Amino acid sequence: MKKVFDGSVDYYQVMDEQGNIDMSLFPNELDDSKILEMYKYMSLARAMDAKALSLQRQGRAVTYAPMVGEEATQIGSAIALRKDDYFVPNFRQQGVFLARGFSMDELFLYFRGYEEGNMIPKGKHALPGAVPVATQMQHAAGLAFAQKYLNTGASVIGYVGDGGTSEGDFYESLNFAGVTKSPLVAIIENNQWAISMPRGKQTAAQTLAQKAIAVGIPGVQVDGNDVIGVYKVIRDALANAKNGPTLVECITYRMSMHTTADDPTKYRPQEEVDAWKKSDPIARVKIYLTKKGLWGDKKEQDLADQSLKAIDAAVEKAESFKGDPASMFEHIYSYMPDILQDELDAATASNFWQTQQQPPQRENGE
Ligand SMILES: Cc1ncc(C[n+]2csc(CCOP(=O)(O)OP(=O)(O)O)c2C)c(N)n1
Ligand SMILES: [Mg+2]
Repeated sequence: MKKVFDGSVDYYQVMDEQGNIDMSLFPNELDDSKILEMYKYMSLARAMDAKALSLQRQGRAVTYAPMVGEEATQIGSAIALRKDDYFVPNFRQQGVFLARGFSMDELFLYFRGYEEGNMIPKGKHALPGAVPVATQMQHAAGLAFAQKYLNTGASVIGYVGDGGTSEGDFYESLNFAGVTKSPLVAIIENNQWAISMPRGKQTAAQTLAQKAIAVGIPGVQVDGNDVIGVYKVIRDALANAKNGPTLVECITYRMSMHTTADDPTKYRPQEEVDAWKKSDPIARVKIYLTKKGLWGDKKEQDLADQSLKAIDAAVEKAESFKGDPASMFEHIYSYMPDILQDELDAATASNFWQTQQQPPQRENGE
């Protein structure tokens, strides 16, 4: 008998909860201005998230999946992307869109249920949000293979949740990317919950990163509430992407509900949420910047004011958008099937559009 394989998974943390840095892991190119930029994006993402939730509660937005608590995973990875790289989101990566320069009014348009807000503007390298769990990873692997095939030099980040890692699509995409050595960085945004399913019941595997071992690619864990750690690990994975894919498990926490159609108090203890508050991703960067003399109360207040102003302007723009309800019949088929034509005719004839002020709400709020 001989051992034919030996695998292990490393865990990274660069900045701890008190804002202390492990200099042996610190990425040299990260100067203070870059860390300030990360902090500002994380704060803006949190403020935008709170606004979207509030709009939904007022009937001014549709079902919304909050990202509060996951700012470091999203901003750290987005900032690590290079100009021509792509990202492929699921349904919770609002912070990534923000840090990649997407306009907030378009994001709010999408939160209001308009597909026009889910279209990727020309010149931006991303795919639109995807709700069917883990299907986006197939697209990410295909897009990554295309970069290799066309020799563009670009890489692709694909985001998936802890729950998504139990789907066949997840494994198939990693397997394909591994065999083809495609430039894919697969990020598991492990926020400990898949709706009401806790991480402990998701899989018997000790880590989610070790799923990389089965497909023969590197797999690492990082403190997903440490924006510097996430940046470092993703930057290294992107730098190595020309040699093949990497799987990165970011350990973070979903501080809020799964979506606005969910009530987490029914299934998770408040003590768990309170415990995670201690490793808040924004607080530790603030401590770091304050200790360095780069941040203070006045700057914090100015940032909050600026963010609210920008958010209010974006909401105003999104709410003044007049969509054509008939567009819901478009873009599904390359032709108009009779059954859809009949529905369109009936809605038009009955003046349906004019009588519907709000989209009909189902009882569970979806
Ligand atoms: C294929 C599929 N199955 C089930 C659902 C319903 N659903 C939506 S999100 C979700 C949980 C996803 O959890 P996770 O992957 O951990 O991502 P998170 O929501 O925590 O970001 C489920 C089961 C779906 N959208 N698609
Ligand atoms: Mg999850």
